[in-house]
Amino acid sequence: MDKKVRGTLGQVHGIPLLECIVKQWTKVENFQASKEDLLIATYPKSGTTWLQEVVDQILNVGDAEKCKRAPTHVRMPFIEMAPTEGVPFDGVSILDTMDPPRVIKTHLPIQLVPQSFWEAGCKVIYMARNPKDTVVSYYHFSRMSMNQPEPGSWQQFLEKFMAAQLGWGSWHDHVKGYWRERHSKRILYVFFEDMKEDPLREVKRIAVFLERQLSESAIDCIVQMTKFSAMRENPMANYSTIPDTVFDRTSSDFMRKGEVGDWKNHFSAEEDAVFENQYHKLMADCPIPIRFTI
Ligand code: PPS
Repeated sequence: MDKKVRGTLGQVHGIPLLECIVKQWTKVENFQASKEDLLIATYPKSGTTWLQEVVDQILNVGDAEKCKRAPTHVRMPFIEMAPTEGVPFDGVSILDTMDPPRVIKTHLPIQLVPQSFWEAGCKVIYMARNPKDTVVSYYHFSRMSMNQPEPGSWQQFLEKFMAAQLGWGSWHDHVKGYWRERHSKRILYVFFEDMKEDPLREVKRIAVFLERQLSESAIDCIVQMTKFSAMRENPMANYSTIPDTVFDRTSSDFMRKGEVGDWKNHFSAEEDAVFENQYHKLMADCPIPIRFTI
């Protein structure tokens, strides 16, 4: 495999983002959302793809074939993403060719979400995942995705996460930003750990938010089709259409483990203590019921 040039980071309003996103920021900022559009917002590696699949299945009443009409990033574009070798078109350009209602993915912190989403009163589903599993997943993803900057060692990567120096910035500010606005805006707040613990309950909750009445059998079907094992085998939901030159699958899989608590295999006791200390300090002003195990 040719050695690929890695992505680099720049900044937008103090938030680190991939340089390619920074370059076309005006286009993202000026995106015109419609009232019927749905925004799926997450910090990177928090279960976005899983939530996207659940939403598409709900909107298509569990019709597996309809949900295999195209890969995730074509069905539900990543608004801020710029063209790369693997996906040679930017999120906004794909969205401009689609008619509302559109399902749109973003990792942007709430203050960077294009204003038109709020002006139009769009619904948003936010998914949070505990930061220890998130940083582990982000580390492995950065090893495999050439679009990401070189991750360095696990220890270096963890330090950057804690210093809010990774792409999309501070995890703590991200989860707090959407949490604080969840009642004043139309935001459904979902937890990765809750989805793992009781997917049936969470899929029903999301369906209610989307105002879709589904039969028990359709809901059961959606739970089965969005299990980690099913999505891992589904080429339209597992990012296998991204070329190996962009996703180096010899380093890690995109659908890696999908578990709660894998952080225990990565954090040393010392790293955990430092992390916990910072976590409690930064989250003291906004207690969100994040669970590190289930
Ligand atoms: S991205 O690149 O930021 O959009 O990645 P994202 O989809 O947010 O997160 C990827 C992690 O989610 C896991 N995943 C799942 N877990 C459980 N069930 C299902 N169905 C599922 N689908 C994706 C995926 O494996 C990544 O987590 P890790 O811990 O690395 O396995």
